[in-house]
Amino acid sequence: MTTSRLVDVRRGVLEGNDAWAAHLRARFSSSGTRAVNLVSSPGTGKTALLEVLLTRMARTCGVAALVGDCATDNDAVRLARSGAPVRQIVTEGLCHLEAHLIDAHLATIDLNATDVLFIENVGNLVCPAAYDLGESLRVVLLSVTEGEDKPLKYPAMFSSSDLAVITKVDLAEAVDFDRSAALAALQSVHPGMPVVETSARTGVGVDALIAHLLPIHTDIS
Ligand SMILES: Nc1nc2c(ncn2[C@@H]2O[C@H](COP(=O)(O)OP(=O)(O)OP(=O)(O)O)[C@@H](O)[C@H]2O)c(=O)[nH]1
Ligand SMILES: [Mg+2]
Repeated sequence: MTTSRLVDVRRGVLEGNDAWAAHLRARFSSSGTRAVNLVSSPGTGKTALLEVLLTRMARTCGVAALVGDCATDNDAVRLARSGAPVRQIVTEGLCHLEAHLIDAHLATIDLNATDVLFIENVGNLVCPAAYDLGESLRVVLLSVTEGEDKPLKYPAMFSSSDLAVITKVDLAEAVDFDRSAALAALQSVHPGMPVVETSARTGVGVDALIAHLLPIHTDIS
């Protein structure tokens, strides 16, 4: 296949995805659901943070989660312990979620009872950036263990996100995390992007994160 043919195919795939995403956005709007797309490299702590978020937020609002992985339903098993509706999307090698996969896995979720729908994307700092999932909020995670310069190396993911979460701050001292360098890298690729610092282990920063996720801040303590 020639390069220009490949470009045409890729453009067609992305346009098809955008059409599905527009359909999803209309569904979310009519049910009053806020969709939150969590993106990061593998192992940054998306599932660990979601375990805490689902458990806490379920006390005051309707929450549900879709979780994407290339293989296994390990994450859905972890998240289902919260009691919230959770569905695993196994992509069988695909390195990102696409809008039609979200649509297909919503069949057994009652969106009218869901105020916030979390979508945990496949761990990958490149491919998910190009795929709109109809979300109202894209949240990118950066852990203290993965290197402060990740935003500079993967700018599309960080510039396309609405909020950054620095995770695993309980480990910051142990790994000599350079907080100023990480914040500077984030601001250089996405000036003005809000940043929340969390630990799923200690719970620090989780309330501040919830305040960003809810359209109107609810006291969840
Ligand atoms: N100390 C510490 N460890 C954490 C924290 N969050 C996650 N971890 C650990 O980091 C590892 C990866 O966490 P996951 O939640 O599975 O990461 P993930 O981003 O969902 O990974 P993928 O779904 O594979 O992309 C696990 O061993 C977690 O226990 C945290 O806040 N502090
Ligand atoms: Mg996970």
